[in-house]
Amino acid sequence: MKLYYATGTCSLAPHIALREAELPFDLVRMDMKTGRLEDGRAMDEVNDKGYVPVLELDDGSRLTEVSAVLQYIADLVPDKNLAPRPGTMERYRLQEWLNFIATEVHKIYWPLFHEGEEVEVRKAREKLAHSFGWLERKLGSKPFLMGEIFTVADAYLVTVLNWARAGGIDLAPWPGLVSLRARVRERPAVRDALQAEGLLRTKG
Ligand SMILES: N[C@@H](CCC(=O)N[C@@H](CS)C(=O)NCC(=O)O)C(=O)O
Repeated sequence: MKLYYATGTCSLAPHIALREAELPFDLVRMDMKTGRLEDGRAMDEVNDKGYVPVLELDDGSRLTEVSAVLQYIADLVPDKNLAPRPGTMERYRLQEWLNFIATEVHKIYWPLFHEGEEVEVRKAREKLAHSFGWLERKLGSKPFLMGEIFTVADAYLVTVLNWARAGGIDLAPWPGLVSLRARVRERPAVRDALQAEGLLRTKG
């Protein structure tokens, strides 16, 4: 398999999932500034939606959209429990989380990173604060979104929480999210993904 990604973006979530799954894969980087891949192709040639992530399967077919890619990876390795079994109520709960993160967090950042008007930026920060507050309440004292077990929803959540500082948002009012982020980032597979994308700060 091959994952088309761009450093630190939403493609980090499937990158983490692939490493948690311990599946073999190659990485192909897209430059966010130019929209070109490291092999010189334009991103549009791989995904005519023009964005990452794209998971290319060994038969050459391609899957896009974070939520779909995450579930696909999880279902390749059911014993890793990265997602509840398809068809169960718990699986719909996972989809509820994934959809919330995609639409009420991930996409809300848009004006913060695309030179939005001042009013759009302010409203985006307010909306994100509202979503973070709701997430914090739902998380309660659980270590992970689905309870005791890490799932691909946590991979997606930590990916979008990583953007908060660059978006001018201090996560301190939501200590549950701060500790979930720290807990997830300490997982060996997550550290490996962060390291591979050059996102781990070296101390000293
Ligand atoms: N709906 C898509 C959104 C993917 C997306 O927003 N990708 C961003 C990175 S987080 C991207 O590749 N943007 C390319 C660009 O803005 O040129 C999904 O869920 O996968």
